[in-house]
Amino acid sequence: MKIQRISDALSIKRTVDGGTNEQLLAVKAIVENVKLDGDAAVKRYTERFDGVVLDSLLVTLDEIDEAYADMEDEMLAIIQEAASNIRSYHEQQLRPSWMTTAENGTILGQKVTPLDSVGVYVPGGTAAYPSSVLMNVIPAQVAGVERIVMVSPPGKNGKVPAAVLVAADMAGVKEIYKVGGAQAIAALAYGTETIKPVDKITGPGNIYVALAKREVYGDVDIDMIAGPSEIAILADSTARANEVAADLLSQAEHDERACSVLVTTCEELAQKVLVEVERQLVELPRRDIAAKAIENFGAIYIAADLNEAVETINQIAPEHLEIITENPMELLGRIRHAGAIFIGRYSSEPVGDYFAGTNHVLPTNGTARFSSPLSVEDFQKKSSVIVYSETALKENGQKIAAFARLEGLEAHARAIEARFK
Ligand code: HSO
Ligand code: ZN
Repeated sequence: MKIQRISDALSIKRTVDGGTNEQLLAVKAIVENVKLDGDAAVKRYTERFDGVVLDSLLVTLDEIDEAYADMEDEMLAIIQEAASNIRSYHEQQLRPSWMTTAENGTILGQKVTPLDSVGVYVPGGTAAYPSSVLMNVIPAQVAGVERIVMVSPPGKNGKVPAAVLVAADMAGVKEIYKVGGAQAIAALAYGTETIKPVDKITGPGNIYVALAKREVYGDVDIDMIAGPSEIAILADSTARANEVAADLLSQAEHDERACSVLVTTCEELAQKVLVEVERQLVELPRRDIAAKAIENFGAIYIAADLNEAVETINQIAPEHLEIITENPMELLGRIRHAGAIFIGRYSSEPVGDYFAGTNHVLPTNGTARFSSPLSVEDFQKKSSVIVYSETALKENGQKIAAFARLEGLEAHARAIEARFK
């Protein structure tokens, strides 16, 4: 990480991983084999990649009970409270179906329908986040999705982590399978003897999961393909260096390719943050990951003024933006591209990762230019509704028929005219 003036900075670094051709071919083969062989293929891949032989893929009620027993009561209450905050926030996103009526009897509207079924992928290993279970499942539930399936790879002991199972159960998931990787995505998309297919697959995963989601897209819907976490902090001289550094490191610890950037109008703050990051880094349990992220994708930019700082943020279009300035609310209106905007020194990024209620599945890699946080809308679709009255068709029938004939579509025109014969 080094300090640069924006005017001297050549470009803002981005982290993309499109996968290799070998990885893509491997994923295509897995998807084909799961299509052909169903459960048998899924179990073969689970043995090969997760190192466990499973009789049954389904997580049983006994396993859920065991998971609860493994958790501290205090932790259960915290997860419960977070879930309830997430539910309340997402309930605000619900928009009803609507209709408008015109004087001639025309009724036009939009009917909102939840998806029938959704599959939520939860990664294994150190990226098995119970918070992400809540962030994917709860909006689907609020949308009214009837069947929500969760899949997650089993560890060497054949189990899914207790916290992940508990979060799923608290959110109300009734169907959980021990399967991960591209084989899980293929099973969700095309179905096996055990796993009935779903209409949409959401949730983060490694490169194989991401490639598999791309592969099945079109046969089913998918959410965004999330890249490594990013944080940009816009700060002036009122910000405290230790807090800014801590927040930069909070995202750096996610991934070696995570991106942490400070944009500041205050050179003194920049110097202090640089020192603080190094000081705090060595004390972190995940310092190896965070250090690589900071070294390769960390940056501090000095802006001539707040205008230039805001412009730079809009160019970066970060997943998370923190504004720690004297009057942060004044800048909000000028921020055009950011997944989530955290305002003021007490709105530290992890507030949103875990607890406030907003969704932590956010656009990365500059895609905040054109996309939004995961929301209730991602689990609904709309149908247009048209009711034309006799009066309305009489009034407009000839115009419609004329438009059809302009396109050389005589049958269209006659369909309209058939009403008036
Ligand atoms: N900050 C991550 C989400 C997360 N953080 C999960 C902690 N757990 C999304 O960018
Ligand atoms: Zn995070």
